[in-house]
Amino acid sequence: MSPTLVKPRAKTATKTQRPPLWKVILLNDDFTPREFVVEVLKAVFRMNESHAYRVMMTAHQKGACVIAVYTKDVADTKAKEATEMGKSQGYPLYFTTEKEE
Ligand code: TYC
Repeated sequence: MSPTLVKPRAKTATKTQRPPLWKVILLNDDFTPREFVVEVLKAVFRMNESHAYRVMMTAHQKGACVIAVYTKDVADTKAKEATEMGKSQGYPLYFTTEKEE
């Protein structure tokens, strides 16, 4: 019996599917104390003092600042948690999310 020749099959291209990422955005307001914004950024987004201060000042001067990107669930949860921290103290501090294109 002659040996069977097995032709290698063409490889199917595998595309790596990455989940879409969502930006968490900090919005400026006129009432929330700067130090409080810094504390929230440190607590919820695990930033150190100097990073939190720079992010807060960017939002303060430009009106908004992208903080970080996460999967949708994490971005929504963190934005809500951070906004709630302000609300609990009577501040209008607001974090929103936006899909990254
Ligand atoms: N603008 C606020 C103030 O002058 C401080 C502040 C900064 C508030 C950034 C919100 O996202 C913010 N007290």
